[in-house]
Amino acid sequence: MLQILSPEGKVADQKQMPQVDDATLKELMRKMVYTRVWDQRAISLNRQGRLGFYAPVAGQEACMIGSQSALAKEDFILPSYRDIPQIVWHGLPLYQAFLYSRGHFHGGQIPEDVNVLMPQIIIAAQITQAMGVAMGFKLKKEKRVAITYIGDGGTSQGDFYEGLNFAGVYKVPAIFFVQNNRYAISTPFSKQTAAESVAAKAQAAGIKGVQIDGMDAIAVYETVREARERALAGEGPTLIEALTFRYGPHTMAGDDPTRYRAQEEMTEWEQKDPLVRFRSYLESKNLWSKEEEDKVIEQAKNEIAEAIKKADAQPKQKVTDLIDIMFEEKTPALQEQYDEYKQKEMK
Ligand SMILES: Cc1ncc(C[n+]2csc(CCOP(=O)(O)OP(=O)(O)O)c2C)c(N)n1
Repeated sequence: MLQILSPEGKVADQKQMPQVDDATLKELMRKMVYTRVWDQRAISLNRQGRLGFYAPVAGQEACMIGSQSALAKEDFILPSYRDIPQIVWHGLPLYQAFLYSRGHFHGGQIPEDVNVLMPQIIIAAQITQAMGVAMGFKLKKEKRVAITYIGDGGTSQGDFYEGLNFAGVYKVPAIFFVQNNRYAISTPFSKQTAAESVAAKAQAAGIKGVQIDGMDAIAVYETVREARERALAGEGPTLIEALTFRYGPHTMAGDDPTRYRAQEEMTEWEQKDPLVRFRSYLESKNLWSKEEEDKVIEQAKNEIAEAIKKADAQPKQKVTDLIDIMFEEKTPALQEQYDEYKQKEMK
């Protein structure tokens, strides 16, 4: 397992420390702090009934922010339902992420210059799709990569193997990023596979597999940066298994982790926290301070409040909107229903 920063925030082996400039390091921290504030806010908004579907991210910030930060704007992200931070940091406006959570169609109207898809709910479908997107880049000789994210549970799904296999055969510029957060809802990793690791599964597809400390933002950043270089050099895809933990429930829709996880496990993982670790490292280099962090928290709170206001101001979704967006031409039966709804909506 690659680890560059120890849980105490020390560089374990100076030879492994990549050349990352100070501005990039600070930006990594800023985004992680911001994302944790947003996660807390999203959880309370959900509890107040002001947000819809939400899958908490705390604990996984190093995976999400470290990986997205190693990409170029032209690279393409195919997220799963938990990977909202990556697509927002890649350019999707926050208010649209909130609208997506509420099931509003405008949440999924991705701006032209933002290279992301909306989150995949069907477990592992994004793996074959990412393979296809990467194949497209290869055929068009475009210098960009596709990255997709999946959980440990998703690696048991057929699409996972199919996508990896095809990606290996055609050496497509793809990165498959597994956030192994130890649980698939309540199913522990020990019940997920008898394989030694998820990274080992790369071997069967003939692609590179690496296991990294997913609580270490620098290890994540550097691994994705390298995987991207390899992909662009035509050396094929990489499967990255990042060992991490989600502190919260699976989603806000009624999961109670205390029914399947012991408090000791939670405590153990909190000691590896990605923010605590990275903060200690940056402070030791005089690159971070409480004042700076407070400023980020303040900015995050203000921008989140603005984004919610903007989401609230969006016109309510109508049934006829959905039909208009989905169908270029309406069948006679659909037209009849459409007219009926149009009448109701005008009242
Ligand atoms: C094909 C399919 N089967 C089942 C589900 C229901 N489901 C939603 S999330 C989930 C668990 C996924 O766990 P994991 O892949 O470890 O990801 P995590 O949520 O922990 O990030 C399941 C079974 C689904 N969405 N799609």
